[in-house]
Amino acid sequence: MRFVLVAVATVLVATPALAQRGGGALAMLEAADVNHDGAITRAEVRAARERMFDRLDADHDGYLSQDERSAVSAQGGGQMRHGLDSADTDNDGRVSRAEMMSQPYRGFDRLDRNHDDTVSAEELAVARTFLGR
Ligand SMILES: [Ca+2]
Ligand SMILES: [Ca+2]
Ligand SMILES: [Ca+2]
Repeated sequence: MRFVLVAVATVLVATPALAQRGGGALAMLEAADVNHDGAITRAEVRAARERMFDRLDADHDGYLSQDERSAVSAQGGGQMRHGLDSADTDNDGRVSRAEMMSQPYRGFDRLDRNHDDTVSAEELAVARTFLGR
């Protein structure tokens, strides 16, 4: 009985978090579609990442310091904060533009099922169905 209760609690806690995480990636991809043709190219995702770096780099020194990365978690981006911290591949405590741009495009790669470097409207629709949106 105790086991069942724990299992139910785990499902209740895990499901919204999971949907939120997937939904966040989806929302980010949709925001990257600047020409609103319903398809998102890898170039658009790269450009969106550049814009995000510029937005976070408050003092425009070309690096995201610990403080600048903290601004992300303050906005509720715990998952993104973790991603930014792990982007510091040379462990100098700050994330350079090159480090940020060389991060893998996990969400994009997962959605781009036919690997043509574009997440098409159809591929997005599959993701939405999966996330119940
Ligand atoms: Ca900076
Ligand atoms: Ca670094
Ligand atoms: Ca594709």
